[in-house]
Amino acid sequence: MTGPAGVRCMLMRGGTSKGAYFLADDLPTEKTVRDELLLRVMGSPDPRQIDGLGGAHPLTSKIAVVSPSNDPEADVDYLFLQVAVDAAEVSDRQNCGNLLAGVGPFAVERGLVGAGSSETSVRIRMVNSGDLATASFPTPNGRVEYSGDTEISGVPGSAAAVVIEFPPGKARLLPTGNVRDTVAGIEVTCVDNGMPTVLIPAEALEVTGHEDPENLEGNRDLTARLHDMRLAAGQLMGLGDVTGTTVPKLTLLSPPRHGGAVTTRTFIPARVHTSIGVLGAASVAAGLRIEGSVARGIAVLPEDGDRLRIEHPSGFTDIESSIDEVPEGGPRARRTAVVRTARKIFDGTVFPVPLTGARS
Ligand code: NQM
Repeated sequence: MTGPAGVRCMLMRGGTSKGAYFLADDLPTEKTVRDELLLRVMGSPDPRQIDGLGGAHPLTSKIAVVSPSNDPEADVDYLFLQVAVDAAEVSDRQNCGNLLAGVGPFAVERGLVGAGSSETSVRIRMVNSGDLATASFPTPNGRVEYSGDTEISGVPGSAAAVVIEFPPGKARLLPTGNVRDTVAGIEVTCVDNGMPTVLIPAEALEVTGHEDPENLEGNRDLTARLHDMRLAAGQLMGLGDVTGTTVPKLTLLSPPRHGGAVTTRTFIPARVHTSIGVLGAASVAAGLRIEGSVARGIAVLPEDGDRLRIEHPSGFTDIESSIDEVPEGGPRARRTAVVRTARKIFDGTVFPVPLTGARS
């Protein structure tokens, strides 16, 4: 804490998300006290988040908590927390590969990791999943450089590249043990390459999969069916009752329209993503490569190389993804890599003044 009422905080854009980054030491250790404070930081619950930093959308109501790691394979630990917009909920049940893009630069800014003279690589343990990632970004003269010429869909302008490499994660690529399952009468592929995701042919739900997010969110029949499918898939994937949680995500697949591998629309899970999550894209990419998945006949895979272009509502995400088809035990991820950018927006003190009066 920097003062009796203020907490040191950095607001950053990480990829196509935005969130408040904290050192774990600057936050209360007791979880309920911490979560109450984070609700006040973001201004939740309130659909406009008018009383806090949140941007009234799940993609801009996010928290990264960073600390030195005890894991010999990591420099820092990164805990991701999703703050609900219109409910008093803070959840650690999902990870976020977009906010991950800001973790390395934040760790250097806060002195947790020393900067190299031209580039720095930070090894990150993602606490939510227990998986590892390495983020590399420019640090000329030992300072983080945010400016650069890398463009990513969904973010205006260009910025310095943050290259993120993921070794194979702990989860099974096919969490149900099957390449295809039938949930609520629809054939799907449940996949987890960092983000539990249900792949669904858009056509099976009588949509094109090219609709814009608002159109899909407003389709009551569709959202009701997806709700039932998600609850059923959550059980099959070993996630238990997923009511009120943000995983699994649901990704509608349709043929590519702009030269990529596939078109996606991802429910996260009530709102539709304006692009696609990083780990969501990693899971889709792995799913496209699995022999016999529901993506076969929809996706167009490149003849060679690991790079896949995932099309989404605001453009595309390029992701390098390779899997091994292991005869016993099913397919396994071999390597996943993605390029993101990040931006330091402000560094200062946030005042999470306790809420008085009734919550509306
Ligand atoms: O899948 C949104 C995002 C995410 C998560 C979501 C993410 C990921 O775009 O790695 O980044 O799926 O809720 O920030």
